[in-house]
Amino acid sequence: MIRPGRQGPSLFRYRKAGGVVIIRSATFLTSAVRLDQCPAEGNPEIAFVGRSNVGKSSLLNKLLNRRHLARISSQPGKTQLINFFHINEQFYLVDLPGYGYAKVSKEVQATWGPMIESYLIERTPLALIVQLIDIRHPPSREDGLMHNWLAHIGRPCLIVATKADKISRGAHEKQRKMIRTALKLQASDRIILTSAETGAGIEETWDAIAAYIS
Ligand SMILES: Nc1nc2c(ncn2[C@@H]2O[C@H](COP(=O)(O)OP(=O)(O)OP(=O)(O)O)[C@@H](O)[C@H]2O)c(=O)[nH]1
Ligand SMILES: [Mg+2]
Repeated sequence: MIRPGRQGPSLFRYRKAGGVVIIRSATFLTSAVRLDQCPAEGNPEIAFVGRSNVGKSSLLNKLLNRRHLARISSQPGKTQLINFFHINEQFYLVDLPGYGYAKVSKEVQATWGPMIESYLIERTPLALIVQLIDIRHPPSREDGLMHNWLAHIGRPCLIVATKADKISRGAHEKQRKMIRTALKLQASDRIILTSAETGAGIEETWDAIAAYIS
């Protein structure tokens, strides 16, 4: 549980099973393209990975109840750096560039891969990777590769389906199953359905994240 401190009123709070997650402060701290540009180690980090345009920056904003903290665009390829958001001065949410977007230049693609890869492999404070999958479509080949690779490097991974508002409620379970099958998830692996539009699944996501930041 994130405990309330003495730094003034909370920006936002989420009830969760074991208590409450209280967001007292959320600030953009820095961007990095290399590991040595990341913040000093100390606080745990939760990183968001997924295809370009899947809704990583949008979900991060919704989790923090802020509309414009992370930059969002309908054009894929908006986030191009590793962006660190410091929460309560206790932990970081880390917004990563998306993969699978062919239209960025070869040069940019050539730097993104190694940049994200070395962050995900080597970064010691990285506590949890949230992998985002668009609920409307079967996971792409790259989604599958990323998922297997995260398991291979031994990083804890939480699957979050995005844009749940874009399909009917009646289709939710079918799509959840489809993602589960495509990524070959274990029965015990959880898939959280979210919408950055309606706020669906946001409390549940905090609930899942909370164990990694206390
Ligand atoms: N309806 C709906 N639209 C969403 C949702 N999440 C994101 N979007 C839209 O999807 C587009 C991409 O969102 P971003 O948050 O910028 O996606 P991203 O994964 O950060 O993309 P990159 O930075 O390019 O990797 C934007 O137009 C968002 O408004 C959602 O839950 N519901
Ligand atoms: Mg983004």
